[in-house]
Amino acid sequence: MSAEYRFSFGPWNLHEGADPFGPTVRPTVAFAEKLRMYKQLGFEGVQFHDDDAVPDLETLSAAEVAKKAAAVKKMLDAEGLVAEFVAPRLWEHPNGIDGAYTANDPAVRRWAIDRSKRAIDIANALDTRLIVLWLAREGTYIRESKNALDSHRYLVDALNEMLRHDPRSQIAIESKPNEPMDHAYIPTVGHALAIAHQTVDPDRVGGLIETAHAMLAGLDPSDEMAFALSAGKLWSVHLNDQNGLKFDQDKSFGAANLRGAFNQVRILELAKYAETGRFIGLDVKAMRTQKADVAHKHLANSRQVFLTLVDKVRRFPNDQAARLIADRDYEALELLVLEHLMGN
Ligand code: XUL
Ligand code: MN
Repeated sequence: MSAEYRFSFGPWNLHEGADPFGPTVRPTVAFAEKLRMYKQLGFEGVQFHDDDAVPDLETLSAAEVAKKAAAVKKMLDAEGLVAEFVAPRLWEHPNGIDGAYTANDPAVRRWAIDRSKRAIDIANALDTRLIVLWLAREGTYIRESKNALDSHRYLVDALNEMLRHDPRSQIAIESKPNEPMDHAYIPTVGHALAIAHQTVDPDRVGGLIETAHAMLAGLDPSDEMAFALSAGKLWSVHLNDQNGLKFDQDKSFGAANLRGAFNQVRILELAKYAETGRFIGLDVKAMRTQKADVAHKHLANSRQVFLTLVDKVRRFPNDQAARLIADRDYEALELLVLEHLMGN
């Protein structure tokens, strides 16, 4: 029997339904209540932004942050949960309006690195080594507003300072090509792994691949995953779905493109990802039209679709497929895949 998959999500995936054009439509679920829901929904890993774990951390001393993080660790223990990663949330603070690590203002770059070190300290208090960097505003709306050569050097500088801050931490860069920026500096996992190799410790910098982000870059998410997996650098995933090139939709896994979802699961199976002990993270949003009392179903449903697709991958008629590949009968292979997905 192969290893079991472990599932995670972030507290932001249970949310009030605000979008850029309208306010919240559901009441806030308290953090403690969210933690109680994890196990019921089939999840054991919690993904954190630094301020999900320690709200208002900017106004607290280092000792106060440590105390609050220790209290959260106790809450996790009480629920039988573990922290998967901590991600510094640099994009909501007024300092980060023009980017954080790549801001033109050196004082802002200093702030961003210092806050990231605090995020690493929080991760340690929560007993996880993994730091995720979604580089939200590290890019431009107007190309001439930054020197992109400097920006890439600043990114390497920031990574190096984080790596030196704690020699045990690992940094997974979550690439995304756009939104909120017109163009982001690290649009694909290839960029993430290339920048990893410019740091003082490339072995400790890897990637987190989100389905929707890969699709927004016009790429196949399963091939992005294969690229990172082949380098031993896929350290988490944000599975979800995306219906074409529009805003980042974070739809339930498989909801728009079931075959694409099948291929992501297939590549994770081929790479024996479950055996690495890394998490299958879901970064899915409930539809804004979903009623409050059922606004958690997108999580359990995405996990269920993943597990059903694991079963589909394991029961795929590989021998038959191999014969068709040898025969170069790709139309027959196509039909074999489609019939298998349709349950025949
Ligand atoms: C943004 C995104 C974020 C990160 C965590 O598109 O995916 O939710 O995953 O900050
Ligand atoms: Mn994500």
